[in-house]
Amino acid sequence: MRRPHIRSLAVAVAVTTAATGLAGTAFAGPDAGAGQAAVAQSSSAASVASAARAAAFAHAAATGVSQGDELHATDVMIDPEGARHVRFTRTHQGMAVLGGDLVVHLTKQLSYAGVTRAADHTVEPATTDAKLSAAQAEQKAASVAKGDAGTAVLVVDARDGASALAYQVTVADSGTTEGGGSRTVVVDAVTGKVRSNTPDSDEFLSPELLKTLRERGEVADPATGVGTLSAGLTSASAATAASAYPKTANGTGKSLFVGVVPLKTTQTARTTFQLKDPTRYGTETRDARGGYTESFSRGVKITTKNDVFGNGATSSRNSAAADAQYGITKTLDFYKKTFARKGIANNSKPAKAMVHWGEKIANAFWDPTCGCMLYGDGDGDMFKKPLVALDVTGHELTHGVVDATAKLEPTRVDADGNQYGEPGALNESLADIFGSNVEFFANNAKDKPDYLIGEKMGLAQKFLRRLDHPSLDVLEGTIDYWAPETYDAEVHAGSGVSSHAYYLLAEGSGQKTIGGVQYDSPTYDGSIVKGIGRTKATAIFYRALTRYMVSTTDFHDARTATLKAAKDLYGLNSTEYLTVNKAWAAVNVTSANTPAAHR
Ligand SMILES: [Ca+2]
Ligand SMILES: [Ca+2]
Ligand SMILES: [Zn+2]
Repeated sequence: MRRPHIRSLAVAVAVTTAATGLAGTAFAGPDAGAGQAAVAQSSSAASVASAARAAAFAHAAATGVSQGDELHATDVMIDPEGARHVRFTRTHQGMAVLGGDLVVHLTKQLSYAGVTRAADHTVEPATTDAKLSAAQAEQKAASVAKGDAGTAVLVVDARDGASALAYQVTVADSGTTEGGGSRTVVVDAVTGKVRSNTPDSDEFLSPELLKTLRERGEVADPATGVGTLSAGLTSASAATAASAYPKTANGTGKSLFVGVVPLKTTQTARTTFQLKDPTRYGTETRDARGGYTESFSRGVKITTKNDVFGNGATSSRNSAAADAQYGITKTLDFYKKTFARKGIANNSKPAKAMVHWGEKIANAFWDPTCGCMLYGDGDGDMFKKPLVALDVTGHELTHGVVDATAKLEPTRVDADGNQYGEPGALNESLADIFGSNVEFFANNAKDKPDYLIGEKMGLAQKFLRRLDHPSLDVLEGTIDYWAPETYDAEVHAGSGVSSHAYYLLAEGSGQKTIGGVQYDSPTYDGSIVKGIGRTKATAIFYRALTRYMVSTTDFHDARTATLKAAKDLYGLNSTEYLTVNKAWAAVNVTSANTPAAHR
């Protein structure tokens, strides 16, 4: 997950004009002459990016950029109100800088208005002479991650308040990762010490949680099996060439969790329909058939003769595929209709998924390398059903959105793959917040919207996490309030801080019944918080994520980021702005208790 991978230096500049994040008020381009508008936008995006780059160097004392740094724009955001924001990754003397990301804020007139930066220090490694050879670094990485090391690349590791010369190595088929996924290992090029060792895909359930569930003998949901290979999986050879095909068709999904749902599919021949949505960039679900491939092209295309996918039970392999495809397209629609975000990375590319991934895998993953969701079938013991519930998909795909924006990183990962630290916890929290929003957006009668995560998993506590009162979760020990030791909390446990703040901002404190679910949200200071509604709260958090968060944003930084977002959207000292402040105070995140190192 969220690995500190090196972005290509020739990053295409993505333009975001739909900025307010408010449904109905998003800045929409003119319908006519869209092509011309796109050209005008991209040239203005390029000029905004170069103005921001120049401003970053002109204000080096504030932005921390230095001689030898090069800034590469990855996102240009043009707000309807006038502000411009450019997100940059950085290289130093040609080497990618881990933790070197920053967002430069400009006024409408393109003058410098401030910065949000991941590193507080100037990026300047003491030496650029590696003591280790690339081969030695590869060997070290292969041994700690127990897999096949790729080529070691020299980088500057600017995380953790230092600037160290290091090698970054991707290790495939890691024996330390569930299902043998890849890991990114960063090895100090001078001392040989392993600086980080991070799984590349995000697991929905952490190793520690799975251990807890097994220890408790937790058995979720009745046994249903994984289904047999059916005639539903046909080979591509059946398709006949006809100029009328492929074309968009209106198919039906008979899912496990969301009932019978309409799905846009691709008709490839008179009686061949593929689970691929041409109206959503070609978003597609395939069947991994129990394999561990992270290559989508090796997944088996899912086709039927009658455009019906699944039978509502696991006896059809395509039922889980229907859930996956439904969840993914609803997630895409949520981001598009709410924030005009075009696809997970806002680049109009498809989201992809593979179901029946691996054997007896009790987990679901977002794999950024593949750009895919990978869904296990459950271990047949604790989890009997594939992990394809709507909020699991919304959660995991939001990690993809975070990966494409603030790219929040855990501050450390232990040998088992458990992750720690506030930026990672904030990432988990945003995944839960927007994952819940996907449910509210889909408004599916079989999976009613709620502020619970994983309520369809069949756990004894009836949910995995919840936003109103996070500590009701006894499995991961999610916390309600910030404390100094939260800086090193396990990321799912720590996620409660900002999830709770979000819930209070949206719905307020105290007892409430929403969609038949009872909530009772407490506050640290005993204050009563009156919510501003989910739509506004979500707009504030999305704007904060895309404009004012970077890879190292912690909870106090998140408070500042959401205050800035609320000020942009609703004005300084507006009710919304003041409620953001109250909501954070109610989870014990205040200006006064900001840790000294982060002031
Ligand atoms: Ca639900
Ligand atoms: Ca839910
Ligand atoms: Zn997650």
